[in-house]
Amino acid sequence: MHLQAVPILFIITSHVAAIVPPQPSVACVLGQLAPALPMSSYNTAKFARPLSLVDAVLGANASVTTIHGNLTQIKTLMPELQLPGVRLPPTPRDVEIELKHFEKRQSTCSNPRVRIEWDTYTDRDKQLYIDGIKCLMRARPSGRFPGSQNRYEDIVVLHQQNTPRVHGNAIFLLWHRYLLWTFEDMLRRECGFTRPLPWWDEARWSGRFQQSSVFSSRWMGTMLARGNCVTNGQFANLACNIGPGTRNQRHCLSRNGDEEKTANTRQSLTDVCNARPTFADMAACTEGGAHAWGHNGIGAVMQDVYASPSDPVFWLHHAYIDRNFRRWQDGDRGRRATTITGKDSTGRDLSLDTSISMNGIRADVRVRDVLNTQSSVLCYRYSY
Ligand SMILES: [Cu+2]
Repeated sequence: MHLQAVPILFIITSHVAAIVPPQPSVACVLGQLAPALPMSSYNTAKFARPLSLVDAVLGANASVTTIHGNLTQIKTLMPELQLPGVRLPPTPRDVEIELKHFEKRQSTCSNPRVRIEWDTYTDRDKQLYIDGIKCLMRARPSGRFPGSQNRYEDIVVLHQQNTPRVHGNAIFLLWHRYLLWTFEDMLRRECGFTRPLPWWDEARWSGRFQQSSVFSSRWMGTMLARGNCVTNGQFANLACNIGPGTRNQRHCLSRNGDEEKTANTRQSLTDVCNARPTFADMAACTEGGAHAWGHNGIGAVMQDVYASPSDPVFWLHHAYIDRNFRRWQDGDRGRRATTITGKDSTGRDLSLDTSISMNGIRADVRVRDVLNTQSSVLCYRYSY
């Protein structure tokens, strides 16, 4: 695959131009600009409905999953979705091997990585993080994820393939926690990223996402693209080959920001969700709470559940959701990091041994391995 370098247009402001050297663009993976798709393209099947504050207070469950079932049933309902299982990845590593690979060879996590909030993440770290993402976008795909044109898109396909199984049910937070860890691990192992992962405190920016430097022309580009291609920032004119939904059609990174929706990432809604005592109830609330509102508020590519990781902002958003989950666990670590409630997509009760699969990018693990972020498989915490 030929990678054509196109200079990024920088909006020259006094504090920007001097510091950020022009980076080769990831815009034109095939040498020409990809089109913006109509917003209706992104109205793909939803698995959780957005909850208002009142809904959450009244105890509503966000799950609207209509696609329950095992792989065969999902395949029947969604014939165009390329699911794993037809050809399983060769020798997925099991958790014991994963433990052997645990970087620090710690039996317990004595030196956790601390994920840093975006505003206190240094400019240098921000750039290294974005460079790491671009590195994945320029790297060759593994060939094991249908439709993927680069290594970054492998993980987008991974998410797309698993969408019906990991949204709208209690595996949601656990699976995405391990997805984020997998993404971080790809940045580290494959692109030499050495810094902590950033997270973005969306409660502080609720109703005014666009005012955050996340959406500046220096970093991720505007949120207010009105459904058009994002043409500023470091992912200007990014070409996406996965999605929307279960199909794959080449398109640009677009956003359609709506601050009335982002307003619902406010702290009060998250507090209501995190006041729910059981994991399953908290998770259902969270999925339709800050999670849904962040996705829908940013809009367009982010609004499509399946391929939303095509927008690099996805990872900042999901780190925020994972951080809120961790804060809920901190309310009773003895119980909330060691037990589980809720059901999977087939209606079976989750157990500590329920498998969490990354389709071979990393080892399959079990629920018990990701409940605690400071244990032998995961080893991180949040700056606050
Ligand atoms: Cu997801």
